[in-house]
Amino acid sequence: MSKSILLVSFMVVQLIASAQPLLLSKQSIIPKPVSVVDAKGSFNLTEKSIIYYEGESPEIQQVGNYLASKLNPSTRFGIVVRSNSVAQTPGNIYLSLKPGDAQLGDEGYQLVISKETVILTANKPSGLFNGVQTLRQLFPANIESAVPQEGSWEIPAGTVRDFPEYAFRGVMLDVARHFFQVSDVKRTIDLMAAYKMNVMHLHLSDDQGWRIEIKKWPKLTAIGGITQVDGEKGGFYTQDQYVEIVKYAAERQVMIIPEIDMPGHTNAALASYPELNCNDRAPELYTGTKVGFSTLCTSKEITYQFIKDVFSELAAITPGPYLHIGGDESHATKIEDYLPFEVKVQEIVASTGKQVIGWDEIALSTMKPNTVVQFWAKAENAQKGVKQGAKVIMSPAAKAYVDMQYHAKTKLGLHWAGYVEVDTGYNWDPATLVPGIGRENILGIEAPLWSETITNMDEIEYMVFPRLPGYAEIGWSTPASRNWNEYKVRLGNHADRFKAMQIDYYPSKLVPWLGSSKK
Ligand code: NGO
Repeated sequence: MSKSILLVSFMVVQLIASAQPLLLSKQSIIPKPVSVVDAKGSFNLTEKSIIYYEGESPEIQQVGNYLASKLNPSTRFGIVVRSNSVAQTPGNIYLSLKPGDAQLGDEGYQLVISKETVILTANKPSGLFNGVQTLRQLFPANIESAVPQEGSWEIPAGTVRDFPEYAFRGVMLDVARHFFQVSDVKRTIDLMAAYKMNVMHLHLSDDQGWRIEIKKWPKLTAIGGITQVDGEKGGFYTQDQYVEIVKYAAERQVMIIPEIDMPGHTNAALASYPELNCNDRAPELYTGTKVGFSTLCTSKEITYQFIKDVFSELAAITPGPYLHIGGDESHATKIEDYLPFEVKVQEIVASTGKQVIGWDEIALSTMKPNTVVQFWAKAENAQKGVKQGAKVIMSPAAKAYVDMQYHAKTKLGLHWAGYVEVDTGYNWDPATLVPGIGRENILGIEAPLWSETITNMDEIEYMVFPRLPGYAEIGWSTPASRNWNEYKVRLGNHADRFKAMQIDYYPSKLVPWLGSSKK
C-alpha cells in the first residue's frame, strides 16, 4: 500500500472514531459506579458555566469551591461558585442536598448530565464530594492539568447512581521511619480523595522517630524526632500543623486517624524519656529497620500517665472517632504483660471519648465492645477479634501493603509478604479472604505504606500508584461488579490522568496503558 493510501485510511478511521457519540457508560470511571445509564447528547462546560449550590451550607459551598479549583486551572474559565435560589438555567452545574434517598446512604450521590445541565444530588456533603470525583473523571484527562490546556470540555449525558460497598476506605502513611512534610501528606490526601478514599491513617511513632508534638512531653520530638532511618534528619508535626492536616483532609471528606504504636515500636519514646524504661536508662536513638526489640515498661505507673497524656492531647485535636494504639510485634514484651497492657490502653483511650483501633495482635487480649481490629498478618488473631464482636479493617500484607515490591526488580520496597503486582493488589475480596470474617464483620479496607525504604513524594507515588485505584475499587464497588480483565482497561485509560496530575506511577506491564503502543 502506498503511503498516501495508508494516510487516507488512517484519517477515515479517525473520522469514524470521532463521529461515535460519547457514551457515559463507556467512560473509565474508577471506582466502578453502581449504575450508569446513557442519555442522548453531551454537556459542554464553557467560560459562562457557573457552579450553583443550593442553600447556604458552608459545607456544600466548600464542595463547589473544590470543584471549581479542579476545573479552573486547566480550562482558564474562571468558573465561579454561587448560592442558588433561582430556577436552573442551561450551561451550569448544580449541587444540592436532597435528603431521603435511602439507597444512596451517607456517601452516595446521583449525577444527572443532560445537554443543558449537570445536576449532582446527595444526602450529605460527602456524597456530593464523591460525585464531584466522578464528574472530574468524565472530562478529558487534561482537565487535571495545573496549567492552561486547549480543548473542548464535553461530557456525555446520562445518569450515574452510586454508593460505596464499605464505609472505611483508607491509606496509611508511615511518617516515622522516614518523615514526610505536611505538603506531602496533603498531596497524598488529594490523590486518594480523587478515587473516593476517605481515611488517612498516620503512623506517627515508631522505633526510628516520634513525629507529633506532645506538649506535656516535649522531649518526644526534641529528642525522639530528630533522626530517621539511615541517620538522616527527621522531623515532626507541631500540633498546629497536625490541625492543618486534619482540616485539609476534612475539606476532602477524609478522616485522619493518628496512631501511636505501643508497647513495642517505641524506641524513639524510650530514648527521649529514661523513666519509660524498666531500668530507667534511655537507649540510643535507632536508625536501622529491625522490628520487635523495644517495649514500654508495662509495670510502671508513669507509663500509663504518659499514655494518658499523649492520647488526651491527640484526642483534643482529632475530630474523627478513632485513635490507633498499634500493638503489633511487641516481641520484647512478655505476653503476660502485653495482655493487661492492651486492656489498660483501651480504657485510657475510652476515657478520652475515642474508639480504639489496633493491629491484629491486640485481639489476643480482652477487647472492649467497640474496639476495631486491623488485620495485617495473622488470620487467627483477626478471627479472635471477630469472636469477641470486633469489626475488622482489612489490610492483608500480601495483598494490601503498598510497601511490598511489585516484583523482584522493584527498586523500592520490601517483599517479606511477597510481591504485590497490580493484579494481586486488585484480585481479592475482603469478605471472603479469611474464613469466619464476612461482610458483616468488616468496616472496610486500608492500604498501608510503610516507609523503611520510601524517602520522598516521588517514591510514595511510585508505590501507591497504580495500586491505589484498585484498593479504592475494592472498597467502593460490589464484588460482583469487579473483574481484573475489565478493570485493567479502565486503569490503563487513567494513564493520561496520572500524567496530568504529575503522578510518578509504576507502569506495570500487566496494564494496557493508554497511548503506550504509540511510544
Ligand atoms: C509490619 C510491621 C511494620 C513494618 C511493616 C513492613 C506491621 C503492622 N508491623 O506491619 O513495623 O514496617 O510490616 O512491611
